[in-house]
Amino acid sequence: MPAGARMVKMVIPWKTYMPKLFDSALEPVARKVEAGQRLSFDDGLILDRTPDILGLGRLANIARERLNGDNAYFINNRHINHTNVCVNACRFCAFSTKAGEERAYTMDLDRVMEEARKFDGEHFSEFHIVGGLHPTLPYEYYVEMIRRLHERYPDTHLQAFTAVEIEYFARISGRSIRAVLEELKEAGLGSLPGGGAEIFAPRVRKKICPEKIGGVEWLEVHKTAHRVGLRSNATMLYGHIETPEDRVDHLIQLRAAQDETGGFLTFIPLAFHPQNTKFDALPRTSGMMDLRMIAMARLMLDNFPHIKAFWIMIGQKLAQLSLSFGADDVDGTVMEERITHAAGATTAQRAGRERLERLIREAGRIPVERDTVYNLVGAGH
Ligand code: V47
Ligand code: SF4
Repeated sequence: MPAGARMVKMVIPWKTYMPKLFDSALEPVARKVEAGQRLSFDDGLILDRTPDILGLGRLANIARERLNGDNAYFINNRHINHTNVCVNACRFCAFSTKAGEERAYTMDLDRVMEEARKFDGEHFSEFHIVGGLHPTLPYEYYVEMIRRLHERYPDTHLQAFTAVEIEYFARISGRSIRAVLEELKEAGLGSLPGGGAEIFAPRVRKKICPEKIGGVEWLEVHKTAHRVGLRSNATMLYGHIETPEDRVDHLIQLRAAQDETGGFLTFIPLAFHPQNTKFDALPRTSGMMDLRMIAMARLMLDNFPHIKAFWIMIGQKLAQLSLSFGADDVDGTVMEERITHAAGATTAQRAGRERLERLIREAGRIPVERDTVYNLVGAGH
């Protein structure tokens, strides 16, 4: 500062320099959030459209801290994708291919066990297993996979097969969905991951994944899983051709299903990655959109215990910020992820425990290592 200059303390009314950051439309929603009341479809649209991202984040943070305090969960997990061969051809999927293509791979059961053995000696509590809908693998392959993994790793939780895969297993085996779930559970299945939900609106589903089961069937598989004693997760794929109404409708359908069974643990918004897909002309989702989906989910899904910011999808930096926008979980250490990386994700494939703990602590939260069903493995300090 030049000699003789005086420090002038200026007080600027905040509205004059942040005019777009105050949205009076949020006020009635804020009153409901503060009173712990359920939000309506129209409230959801206000959240989806507000330019006031900080106001939205503040509201989501109220709900987040009410449910989870300062805890921010992570898991030490390992992903296994047993095949990328799929009878479906979802337009947003860069992972799958057809048998005979150069990229095609299918692991026989010995190869699956070998894949799992790669991680022997490391500390982890979950295998996350999903794959394509293979045209010729028999139903017994999947039951046997779970049985062998469970036998070899009895203390490792097996979170395996999306609702889409479960429905496919029922079709190829001629069994009911309930029978498939019971048999897999008996073999050692611990829970279902949340994939395959995409966007429930039939108009959108027809365009992005025409061969896939509908939203009603997806929800039915999860509700049946809950009824046979399996917990599960839910997802929503956003940032493609869906509208704000489709997103709010998706969340409200999940909330209604959770009212019925109470079996969902976590909701994970999945940011669409367009590279190498039929929608590669679309832009990647913005940071604003990613934070908005986390916050909106936390506020609309008042009966879901947890909201996960999957750092593989949105990056570690945004996942860290999202811990102040409604998220209380950053997923896991992962080690190898194929689905998003096939679609152009530039995030790392792995994150060490120390790295996840540091990013959580820097966000002012308490890192808590959990297992799949949120039992504590070791609280951070
Ligand atoms: O169902 C496919 C999505 C899902 C793309 O339950 C894509 O804890 C973005 O569901 N861009 C599989 N997303 C992954 C999944 C998941 C991931 C992490 C944790 C959990 C959990 C579940 O990935 C698919 C689909 O919705 N997906 N292609 C893409 N191009
Ligand atoms: Fe197959 Fe799943 Fe990819 Fe659709 S999203 S093509 S069902 S692997």
